[in-house]
Amino acid sequence: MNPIRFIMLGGFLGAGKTTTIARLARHYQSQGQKVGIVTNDQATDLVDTNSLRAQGFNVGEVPGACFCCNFNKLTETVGQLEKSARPDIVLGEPVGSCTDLVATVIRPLQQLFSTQFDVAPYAVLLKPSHGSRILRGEAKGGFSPQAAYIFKKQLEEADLIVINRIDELSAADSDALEKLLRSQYPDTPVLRMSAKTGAGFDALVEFIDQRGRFGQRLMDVDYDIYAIGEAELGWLNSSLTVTALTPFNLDDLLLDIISRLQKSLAEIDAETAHLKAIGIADGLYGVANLISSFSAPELSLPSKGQVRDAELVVNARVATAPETLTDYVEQAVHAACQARGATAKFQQTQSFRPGRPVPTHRILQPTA
Ligand SMILES: Nc1nc2c(ncn2[C@@H]2O[C@H](COP(=O)(O)OP(=O)(O)OP(=O)(O)O)[C@@H](O)[C@H]2O)c(=O)[nH]1
Ligand SMILES: [Mg+2]
Repeated sequence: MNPIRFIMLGGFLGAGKTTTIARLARHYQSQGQKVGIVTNDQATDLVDTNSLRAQGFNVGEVPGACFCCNFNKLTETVGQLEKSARPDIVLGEPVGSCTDLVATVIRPLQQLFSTQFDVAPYAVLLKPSHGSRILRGEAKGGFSPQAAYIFKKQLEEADLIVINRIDELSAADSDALEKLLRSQYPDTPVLRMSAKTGAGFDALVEFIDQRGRFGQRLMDVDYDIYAIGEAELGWLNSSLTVTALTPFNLDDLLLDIISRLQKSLAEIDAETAHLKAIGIADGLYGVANLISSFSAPELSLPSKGQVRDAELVVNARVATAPETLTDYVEQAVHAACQARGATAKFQQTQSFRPGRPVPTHRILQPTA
């Protein structure tokens, strides 16, 4: 049997990984390839898993810890995907606050699982909103220096850096970002892309489809700084049911929840890395997002539906205490529901600060 082509796509929280993975999955499927996707998070109830499954993809989930710290679960999950239909390609999305993924995921797959996996070049998406501030070294880059350290380390280990969201950037802004990247990562190729419009996507595929010696970059990582950077972010995953006597507009509800959260978090000056909410009802699904405190909330996948009941999942990654996040999410959800005569019943909320990363494998020796 041919090894499965494993394509991991990195990048900070909200960089556009899931959007790009959905586009990659459609691309490879259109070429007749069978595609599986593995999502990953520190907890269960993922907007991304729900959204990718709603889009019809075969998705396995590694919850509870990042791929690097839960490596065996990654290979196990690919094994589960194989049970329904053996994929030719598996697309993997690591947690957006993770780094050192070449040493802890790519090289272990290359060196310990070389008969099962053929590992693709590792592309990392750059999120311009926080990225330009962090690369310029602005004092208030949005996050602490330790979180900025993670952001930069993610770029340092990439085989390819992809400036995403160019549909929102002027040519001058894209040029300035690329110049910053070329001066700070002079040996790394840089591409410009919009996962939303598809501009630059073919060049990404062309890069990823290469065979050769990738995952070669040697990188020091200070795990003390890394752990502090990860712990700066409050993490919350909630699942809930919304019911109403009369139909309400699902997209408006999702946007209202995200907008209310943005407003309350602004009052305490808590920077958002990514807020996302999915609503699922009667075969419909909609997703709303916010990728920084200084962006506008958006409906990334509209359901265009009027519904009376919906299952919601809310994920929040914000530089604030998890308890605050829990309170604010509950308040935003209840207020948004009340405004349309609906009620919300929370099933489960997990909120915490991610713990220190302890990788299963860490291979510093590049693959021969
Ligand atoms: N305008 C624009 N929006 C984009 C682009 N790519 C992604 N987005 C939007 O950015 C938001 C975040 O995208 P995701 O794909 O969920 O980001 P992610 O990297 O998977 O985020 P996490 O899973 O939280 O780390 C969504 O609202 C997307 O619709 C792009 O190229 N242009
Ligand atoms: Mg994602």
